[in-house]
Amino acid sequence: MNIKQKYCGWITIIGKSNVGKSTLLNKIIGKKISIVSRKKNTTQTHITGINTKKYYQCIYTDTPGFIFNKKNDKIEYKKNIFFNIVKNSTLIMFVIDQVSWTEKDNIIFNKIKKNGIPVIIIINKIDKISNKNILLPFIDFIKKKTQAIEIIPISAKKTKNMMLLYNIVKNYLPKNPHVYPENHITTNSQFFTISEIIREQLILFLGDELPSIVKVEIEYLKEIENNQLHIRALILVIHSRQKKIIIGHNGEKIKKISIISRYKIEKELHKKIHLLLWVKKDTSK
Ligand code: GDP
Ligand code: K
Ligand code: MG
Repeated sequence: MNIKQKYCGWITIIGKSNVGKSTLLNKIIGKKISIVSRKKNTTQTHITGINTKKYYQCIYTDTPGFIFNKKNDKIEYKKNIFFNIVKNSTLIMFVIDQVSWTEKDNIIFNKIKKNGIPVIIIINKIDKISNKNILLPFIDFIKKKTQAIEIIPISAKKTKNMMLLYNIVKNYLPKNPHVYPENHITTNSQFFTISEIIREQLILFLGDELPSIVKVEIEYLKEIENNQLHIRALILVIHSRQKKIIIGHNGEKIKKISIISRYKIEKELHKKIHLLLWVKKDTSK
């Protein structure tokens, strides 16, 4: 008998807002499954990305950035859910932005370390560091400060050191059967994929006029003949003035958002899409 041993593990990507967590996940998976933007709170829920290469399966979770309570500097965001995910991880990727290590990073790092799960620190955006001489002393500094097992400088955006990172991650995967078929890249549903594409266009189109807390819900999704999909999506806003902004003068803005969203969904699902977008005040708040 010659059955090859398989390896599988859960890797959670954490760090402050805008350090490049979602960019990193998309790069690893080779496809955009998590929204990237320069705005905080872009990632609102946990996004799973699965990467299977031969005998190795990595199941990654991208998390929203931490939000700190301004008064007492404690981590705010859905603590219980977050620490549950952390606890059930095989490995944590702790991402930071270039050579910046703040007290906040220290607080989070020490909290995570208590769980006894291996943490690797990823120094992202090294393409932005013009003076490369500062990198090695910084790595030394972090090593002393955290006793981290691995510290890896990368650029998720420019695909620098991504193979190196993968080879290190592989070493931490325990012997386990694979959980997902080889061609699965996310556990998020089609509904979720569609609503995230729309939400991304909203974030892009509305610039700073709109906080990234807008919600998108798929109200109706029906497959009809000839590979066509009818979708009705609801954009939920908190204030009436946000509704006005999204709709725009003579409905021009929502029209543009709808056209591009439809194009992106078609590209993603390889189907002809009919898309209807509605803007509504969220009455559940
Ligand atoms: P997240 O909030 O941690 O998920 O961060 P995002 O992935 O949304 O990225 C935040 C911003 O940083 C975006 O504008 C990205 O394009 C940018 N970014 C991410 N990784 C890199 C990188 O390696 N180099 C550079 N220059 N920018 C990056
Ligand atoms: K972001
Ligand atoms: Mg993100």
